[in-house]
Amino acid sequence: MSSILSSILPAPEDPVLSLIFGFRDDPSPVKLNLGAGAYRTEEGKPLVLDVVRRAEQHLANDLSKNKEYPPFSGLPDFNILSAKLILGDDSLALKEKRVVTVQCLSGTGSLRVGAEFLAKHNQQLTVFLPIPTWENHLSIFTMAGLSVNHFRYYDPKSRGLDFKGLLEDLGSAPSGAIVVLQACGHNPTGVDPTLEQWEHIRQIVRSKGLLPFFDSAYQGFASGSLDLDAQAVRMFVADGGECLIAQSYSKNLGLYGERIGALNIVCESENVARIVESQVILVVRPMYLCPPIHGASIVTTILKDSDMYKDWTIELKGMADRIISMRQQLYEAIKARGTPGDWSHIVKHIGMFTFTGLNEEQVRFIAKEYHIYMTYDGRISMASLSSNTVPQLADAIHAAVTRISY
Ligand code: PGU
Repeated sequence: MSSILSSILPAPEDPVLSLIFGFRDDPSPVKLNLGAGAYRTEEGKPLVLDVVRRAEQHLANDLSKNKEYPPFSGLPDFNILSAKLILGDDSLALKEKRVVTVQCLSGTGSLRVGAEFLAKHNQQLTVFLPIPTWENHLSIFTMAGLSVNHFRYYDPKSRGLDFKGLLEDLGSAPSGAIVVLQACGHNPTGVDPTLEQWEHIRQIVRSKGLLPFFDSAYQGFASGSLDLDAQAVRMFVADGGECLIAQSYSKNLGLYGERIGALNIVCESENVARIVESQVILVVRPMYLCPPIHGASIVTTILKDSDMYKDWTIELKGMADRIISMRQQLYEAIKARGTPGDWSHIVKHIGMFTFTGLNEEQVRFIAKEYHIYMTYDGRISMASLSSNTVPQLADAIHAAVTRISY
């Protein structure tokens, strides 16, 4: 019998996976993984928020809850509360019922459902991604059938925003094209536009008739405030124009494995929103029928209860502050070693990640000699560092920079 499966070629080596395997197979007791975008405590352990434990206990004790299928678009309360979280309680778009919210499989699932929807219904099939961006964006949009283009975002020289390049590239994008913008805590660079720069971006996006698709994976994680981190999104929604927003609760509620998030589509009228919703459901149903209910129930329990919500904001601020303090500690430690170069970008960057500026050779050297693993583009997760591991990383960076030239 001829085999179909044995003729399949292996997938090309995935740099993220090779990093994970490298870490896994390293027998060193001091090995450190700064590659994954997941929060760790000072003790290097994954964190389940207290408020999440409480919500889960509450749900377990509530015998009125069942395990029926939810609607295709997810739990209605979850959707309303999620939309309010990102758009603000007083959002005009919400009051005017112009927002369609669909519970999805976290940020990735929300991006994918949005991409599939746009591939089916947007006239212009080109999507513009920042250079660089979270690497999965490319696959998500390509696999949905959109054609990917890029706009300049990061300037390696200043280790900041290439604002001029960004405006030029968006200024020459074709009308109707989709533009992916990360709402805050840009992955992988840690570089966000200022509010003033966002306003310029908004103007160019609107004047060129582009469709903004926000990826909001880090709300509250960047500044420590849910409202401050939603400012860019709210600025676009306030002008009355259309946009899409993919929301994730992986990082800000530590619900990585629950796969819980939402896709919001802001429309120009209630009537359009109703039609859009009917079409989004046609994307969802053949893919996975309806989303899972556990994560959505946890989020809903927390967002509904003012005490739990307040406790969440305190725990969230605690995580964001710890990350900010890791930036300061790492910067001081590198400075104390007299490492050549300007390392101030470590404290200027925002959110979970920093683009160190280390090249692939230096990254490989650090993994081999210091057992510290980061992605080959030199991105480190600040959330995986602790006061104990900062000196180890500072030593490694110092050695890499002084022994291997840029
Ligand atoms: N958008 C951005 C910008 C992200 O960084 C991530 C996760 C997501 C969306 C999707 O996360 P959800 O859990 O689906 O909500 N970035 C992590 C994921 C790890 C990976 O394998 O890529 C990261 O470390 O970059």
